[in-house]
Amino acid sequence: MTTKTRAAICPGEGKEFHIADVELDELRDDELLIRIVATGICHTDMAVRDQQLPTPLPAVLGHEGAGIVEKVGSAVSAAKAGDRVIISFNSCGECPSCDVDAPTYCYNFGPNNFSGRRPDGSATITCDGEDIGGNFFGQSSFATHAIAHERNVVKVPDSAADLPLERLAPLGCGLMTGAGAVLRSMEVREGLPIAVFGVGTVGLAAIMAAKIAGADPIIAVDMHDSRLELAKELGATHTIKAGDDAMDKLEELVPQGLAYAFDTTGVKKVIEGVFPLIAPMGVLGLVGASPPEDMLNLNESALMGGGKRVIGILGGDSDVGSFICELIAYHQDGKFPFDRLIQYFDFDDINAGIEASESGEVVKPVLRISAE
Ligand code: CXF
Ligand code: ZN
Repeated sequence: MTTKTRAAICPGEGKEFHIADVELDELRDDELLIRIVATGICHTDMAVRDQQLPTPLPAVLGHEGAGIVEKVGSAVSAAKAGDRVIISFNSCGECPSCDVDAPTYCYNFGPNNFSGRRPDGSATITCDGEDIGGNFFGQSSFATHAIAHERNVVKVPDSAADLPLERLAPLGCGLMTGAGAVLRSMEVREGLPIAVFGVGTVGLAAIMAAKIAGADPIIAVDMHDSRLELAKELGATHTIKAGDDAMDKLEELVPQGLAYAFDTTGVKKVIEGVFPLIAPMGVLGLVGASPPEDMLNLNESALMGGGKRVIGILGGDSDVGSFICELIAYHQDGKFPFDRLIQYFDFDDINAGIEASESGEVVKPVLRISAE
C-alpha cells in the first residue's frame, strides 16, 4: 500500500521550498514507514538546493528526522511499530567500510543517500503520478511520513523516554559529526590544546565534545560574536574573532603548537594558515565543504617531520546507533547541552527556518512536523 504524505518539495536550483501532497511507495522488506515528528535543517539541504551536491531536483530533502515507526518491512529488526526513532544517513552494509563499522565511508554512500532514488533506481516518492527525488539520506524527512531503512534508524533508548523527539532530531547529522570528529576521529586527549574553526552546529558540537574529552585550552575561532559567546558558554576557554591576525593570536596562546585543529569552514586560507601551527603528532581534521576545484598547499617536510596528520572526516566516524546513544547519555548528564543551539519552526515555515540558518541568526533550526 502507498502512503499519502505532505512534503516540502525543493523544486529547482536556488528555489524556495513549497509544501505539496505526495505519495510514498510501498515498503520494501528492509524499510520502515515513519511518522515524522521533527526534522532539523542542515547546510547539506541548502547545498542540494543550490546543486553543489548532485541530488536531482525536484526532490524532497531533509535528513535529520525523528519520529514514530508506523510500519516495518518483514526483514526489519532495528525497530518495530510504535518505537520512537532518530533517522541518520544510510549505508550499504556490505562494503569494506561497512564491514568495519565505518558506515560514513560507505563505498556506496552516493546511491544510498544522494541519488534521489533507491540504489536499484526505483523512486520512493511520486507527486501527481510523476516520480520525484526522494530517499535523501535514506529518509527525505521534510515530510509528514518518510521511508527509512534498517541501517539508518536508531531506536531511542527507553532511558531517554522523557526527552522529546523534536530535541533529538538533529543528533543524526551535524551534532554527531562535530562530536564524533573530536571523540572518535581525532581521539582528542585530556590536557592537550584544540582549536575549532567555525562554530556553527558542527563546531559547537566539537567544542562540547572537547570539553568532555578534557582538552585544554579549547579555542573557538569564528567571525560571529554571538557564536563565539555561545562557544564560550558551551566549553571554549578562549575565543578568537576570525580575521587576518587570528593565526598570530593562536600562536601566542599555544606557543608549543596545536595538538588538534578542527576545520569546519572548508576555507583553503584557514586550513593552510593553521597547518604550520600543528604540534608534533598533531592532527588537523577537515570537515568543511570546500569548492570542488580547491587544492591544498601544505609543506611536505613539515607534515612528515613530527608525524603530523591531516585527515578528512565524514559524519564524525559515527557508527550511527551506539554513538548517537552515547551522545544522548552525555546530554542526560548535562555534558552535551545541544538544545542550546536549537530554535523551532512550524513545518509550513520551512523557508523562514532556512533563511534564519543562512543569515546566521539561528544555529540549528528544527521543523515541528507533527505532535509526538
Ligand atoms: C553527512 C556526511 C556523511 C555522513 C553523515 C553526515 N553530512 C551531512 O550533512
Ligand atoms: Zn546534514
